[in-house]
Amino acid sequence: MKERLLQLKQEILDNLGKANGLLVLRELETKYLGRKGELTKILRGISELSVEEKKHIGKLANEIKTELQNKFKETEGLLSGSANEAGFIDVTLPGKKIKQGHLHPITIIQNELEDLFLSMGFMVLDGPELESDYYNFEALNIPGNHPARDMQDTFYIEGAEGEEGKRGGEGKSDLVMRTHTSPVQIRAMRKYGAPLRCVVPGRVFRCEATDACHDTTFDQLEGFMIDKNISISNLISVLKEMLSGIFKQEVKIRVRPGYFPFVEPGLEVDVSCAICDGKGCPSCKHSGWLEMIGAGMIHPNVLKYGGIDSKEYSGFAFGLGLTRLAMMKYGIDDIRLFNSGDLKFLEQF
Ligand code: FA5
Repeated sequence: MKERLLQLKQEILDNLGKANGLLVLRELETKYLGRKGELTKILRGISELSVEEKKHIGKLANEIKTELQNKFKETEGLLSGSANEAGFIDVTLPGKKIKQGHLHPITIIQNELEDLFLSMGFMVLDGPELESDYYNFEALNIPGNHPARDMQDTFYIEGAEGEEGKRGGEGKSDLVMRTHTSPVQIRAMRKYGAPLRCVVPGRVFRCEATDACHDTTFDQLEGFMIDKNISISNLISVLKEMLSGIFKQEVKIRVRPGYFPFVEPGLEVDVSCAICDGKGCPSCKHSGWLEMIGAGMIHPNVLKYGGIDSKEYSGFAFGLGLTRLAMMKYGIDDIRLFNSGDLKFLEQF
């Protein structure tokens, strides 16, 4: 049996060497290694040998089988791809198309906004998504147990302690998933001082029910400018520049008073709903307007927390709902699609 095995191995290797196409290779594989193949038959016969013979022949047979299987794989690799059945390589055939990834729509619009603000002399900053209660609330003039905390409920990280000690009010730990990009205002003021011009794009988190225009995870872009004699007209002109830069056409906006503890006065900017053309639909809660930006003049207490003298400097700040802006720009009627991971949706961009 040993001789027969070695003979068969040589025969198979010879035939493999002559194989000039995948079809021939498949035939050889069936002939020798298939269910009724010649090598398989020999391997089955091993069970009838004596215990002593089984030890030697069994080991040899397995080694031969593994070696041949590898040889088949290797030959397949050589024959597949550019060579056809006759072994002819057609170098003019087009290559295999590699599927390319692409940018997420939020990243596209974020990049556009960054370019726009860089051209106006703003710095682009980043900040932590897991933020201390202190930066997210307290330094923004929202002390523990203040009712304004209810406006932005969040995910509290149990047992974690932030850099400024425990300040989250009773039963709350000191690290939170940031509810807005505004905490970076304080971080930037402390790091760079005044004058200052920054934008901060980033992901934020809220513990709230979702609908067509609300998600629990979405993106914002914070913007702020601190200098001598900054007024609300600077804010309005920067917002106008931003919206016309993104929409590349005049957009209908509405400005109304708004309350945020970290600005005084505060305002909200709504954009006419692009999904229904202002007529009213589920995406704008049937109002014809979509709340897009919270803004105002930075509160003197916030400047103080940031180490800036509010007698010398003033500033404006705004928080743009980046994901809502993407909804309006691309005509997406449900905000939840952006984080859905649905490739049919994403491949349109
Ligand atoms: C804030 O987050 C303030 N930090 C904005 C601000 C910054 C005000 C600086 C003043 C000065 P508000 O919660 O309104 O505010 O959110 C700002 C924008 O984020 C909204 O106008 C809206 O466009 C978007 N937004 C708010 N909640 C959601 C949500 N659940 N899903 C999607 N977008 C949201």
